[in-house]
Amino acid sequence: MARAYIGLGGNIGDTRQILTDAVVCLAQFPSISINARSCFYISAPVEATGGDYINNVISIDTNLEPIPLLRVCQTVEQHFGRERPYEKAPRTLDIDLLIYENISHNTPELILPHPRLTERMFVLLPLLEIESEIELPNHGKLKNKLPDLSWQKIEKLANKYCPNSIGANKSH
Ligand code: PH2
Ligand code: MG
Ligand code: MG
Repeated sequence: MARAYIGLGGNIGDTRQILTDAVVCLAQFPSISINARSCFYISAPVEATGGDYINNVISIDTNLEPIPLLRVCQTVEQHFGRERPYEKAPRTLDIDLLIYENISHNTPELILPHPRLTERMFVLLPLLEIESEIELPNHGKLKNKLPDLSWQKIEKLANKYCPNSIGANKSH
């Protein structure tokens, strides 16, 4: 069994509902079990256009290898009407494989760990929420990256599962 971390996001439609449903969808694969899920975070698009994004991160246990797991993620994206008119276009659902055990993988279709993982607050903050001490080879503890990214404004969305968000209380 392998532990993997997956980032979800979107900025078209009822994104919180879509992200919630997408996790239910992933959990229905017998080869995937959801271990933890972060709260939702809202932020402006980073290096992209369109409306604000909502993101979260889950950890899963799986007996799928990375490429079959990527295929499952792509299937779920398709199910929620993901279109790819151009790179970084606004989307109903983006599901990115962030980390898969300690595997390094570098092919045109999949890079592990995700190459921009350490540069993006919308990935790091939810990831650290569910795994505060996580570290990566060549990077050390990921929580040490946060101070450099503080210019990327992000807010945790409060709901009944995430009542006392620290430093943020926007309720959508
Ligand atoms: N995804 C992108 C590009 N920019 N910005 C935010 N805030 N959240 C995202 O999920 C996101 C982004 C490409 O996948
Ligand atoms: Mg992405
Ligand atoms: Mg993607």
